[in-house]
Amino acid sequence: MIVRKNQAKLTAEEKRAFTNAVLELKRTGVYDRYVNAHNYFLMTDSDSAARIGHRSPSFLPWHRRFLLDFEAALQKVDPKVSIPYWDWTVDRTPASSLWAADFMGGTSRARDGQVLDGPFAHSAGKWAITVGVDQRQYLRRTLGTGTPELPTKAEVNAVLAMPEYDTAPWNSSSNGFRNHLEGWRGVNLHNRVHVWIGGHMATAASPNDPVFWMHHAFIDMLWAEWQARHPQSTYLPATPTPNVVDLHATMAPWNNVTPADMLDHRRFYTFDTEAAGGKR
Ligand code: CU1
Ligand code: CU1
Repeated sequence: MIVRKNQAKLTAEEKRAFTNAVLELKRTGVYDRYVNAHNYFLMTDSDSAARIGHRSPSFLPWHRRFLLDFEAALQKVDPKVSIPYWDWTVDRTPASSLWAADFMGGTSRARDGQVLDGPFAHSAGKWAITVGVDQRQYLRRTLGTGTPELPTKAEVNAVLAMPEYDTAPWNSSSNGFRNHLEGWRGVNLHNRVHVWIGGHMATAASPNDPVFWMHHAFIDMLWAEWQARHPQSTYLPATPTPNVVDLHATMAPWNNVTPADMLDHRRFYTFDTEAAGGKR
């Protein structure tokens, strides 16, 4: 069984295994297929008939499946690797070990936002952006510039307390847990983290920055935590709804996966906080 671990607790060897597997997927072209897929599904969000990955109830099951596919690709390279999660309520400054040169790298220069250290610096020779928003090939970040503060534990708890998964009109104006977690309303959790990192993470081609996976692994974990806190609540809408992925509707690009299939993460992995079989 796959165990997803807190990135702050990875050993030096686990960090190296993760970044090496990511670099290998980049080298073989597999990585950019994921960047392309995400880019496509974000770009189609403006078309209300095609809302699947974002601004809709399926935001959470769509990304759960997207991460599972990527994790399977990583494991073909190295079976020991899983996607770590980044708890940004705890590791919340550019000085966190996450951004050190032995993991994501962090330092970027103000002039152009180019990341200058770590395995994903363009100058290291293994990370060229090909599915980008412009022709520049170097990974960009502007940590803590687009917005000064990452979300706090108190803000996360306020969103986890919301009993309803989602509400009509099932989009970025909806009330409920999903839209507050995604960040279009209220304190803004998920979207704000993209903006805090800046650079590629603030674009539709956000998976160009490998921290994307760790951010979404934590968003995914918060969904699981919400489910545990609200055992009576379920994915909504539960019945067919125009232009919205209901509980039993299939999601593109897979077309054989429904939100119902994605509800129980324990079918696929556990988190290190629950690995002992106990409750979180
Ligand atoms: Cu996304
Ligand atoms: Cu995201």
